[in-house]
Amino acid sequence: MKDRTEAQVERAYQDAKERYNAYGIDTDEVLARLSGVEVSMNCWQGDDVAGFEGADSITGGGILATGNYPGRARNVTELRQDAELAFSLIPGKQRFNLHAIYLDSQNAVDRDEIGPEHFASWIDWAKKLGIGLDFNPTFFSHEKAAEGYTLASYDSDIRRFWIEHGKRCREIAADMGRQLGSACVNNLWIPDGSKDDTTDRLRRRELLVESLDDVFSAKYPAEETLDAVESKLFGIGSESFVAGSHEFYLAYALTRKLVLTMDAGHYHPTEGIAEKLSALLPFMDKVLLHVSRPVRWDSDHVVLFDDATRAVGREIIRADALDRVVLAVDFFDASINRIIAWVVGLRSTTKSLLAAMLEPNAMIREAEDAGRLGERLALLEDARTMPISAVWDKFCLEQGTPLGGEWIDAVRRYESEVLLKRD
Ligand code: RNT
Ligand code: ZN
Repeated sequence: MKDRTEAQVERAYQDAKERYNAYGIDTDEVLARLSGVEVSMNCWQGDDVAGFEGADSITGGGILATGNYPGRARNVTELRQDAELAFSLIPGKQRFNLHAIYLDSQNAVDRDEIGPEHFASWIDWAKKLGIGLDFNPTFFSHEKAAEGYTLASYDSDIRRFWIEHGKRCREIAADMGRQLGSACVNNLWIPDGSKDDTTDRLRRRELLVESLDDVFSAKYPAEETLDAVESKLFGIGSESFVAGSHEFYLAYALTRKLVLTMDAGHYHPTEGIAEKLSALLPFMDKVLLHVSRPVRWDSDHVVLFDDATRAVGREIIRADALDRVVLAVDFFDASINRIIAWVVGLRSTTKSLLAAMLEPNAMIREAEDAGRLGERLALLEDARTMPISAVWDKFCLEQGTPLGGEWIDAVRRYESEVLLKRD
């Protein structure tokens, strides 16, 4: 698709800059600020959450990647190659978010045997790219998770197995953070729950507390790794009960001083996560977001620049909390080109932050403090039709990232030259 020339982008930007300036916003400063924000890109969109243990799709765990678009990455090399293309098409700074099943090993290694050595090549790759890594233990797609319970299982052998996995993943995360000089966020999510009503919720949750306390018993420096826990309301096959619910992890994270993860798709259908941020930040140091897009039963559609995502951006910026909200995306769509999924999801997340930075926040605050609430409304309304896209294009240009349609062409070329040649 033919796009604007550099000169056209510059012209539009100069015009936008003046318009924003009238509202007290320095767009150059905004772009400098935006360029420092990191968003963690989820490796699992690249291969439908299959991993490299030999599976070709997720099994169990209440999550499901639907679709059979060609070109799924089948090994470490392909996943890295695809991710590199995506990174080149997304402005700003990214990290890469790995799951334990993405280990790089010639031999079969069970989850309770993995160690930093199985991720050494990922660290080398991240060093080469100059990016940080994040991590997740994998408590699904495994015979020991087939009953639907892991850390909250009644079977002590099963619990022990998963506790060991959790511990090893923390060690791996700490190693990544240490070697890369950037704290690796290790996010723990377990699928434990039941399809139908269970009468024994309390015992499950007490077991979960006990297991988690064991997993988190070793201490690691915050410069190396941060531990986060992610709640969920329901999954496929765990419609009636999920042990790690929002209240459970809220209480757990607060009492154990961990990071709480909020996934946009893990609440009731009309319940947004944006407003929860300001309710949590007075009580906890950091919150991790899984920016996602829930659609009916699915919590993992590709993120868009929609009202829900923009509300998240606004809440972060208005609370001046960029250093306390860790941003990661979480989606997996196997029905479309997977690189397009990555690029759209990360560009829209970044764009939502930009849009929030471009609201006349200082003027709005002033009007609000003075009780001129009509003016507050008027300023917010004006902001909606300001030329965000001119500033976004300038950001892409500065970052050496293709504009609008250009990046789609780059993916199309890669699809015919590389992806369609994979069987
Ligand atoms: C599942 C959670 C979890 C996963 C990934 C693959 O409902 O959102 O974050 O999506 O770990
Ligand atoms: Zn998630």
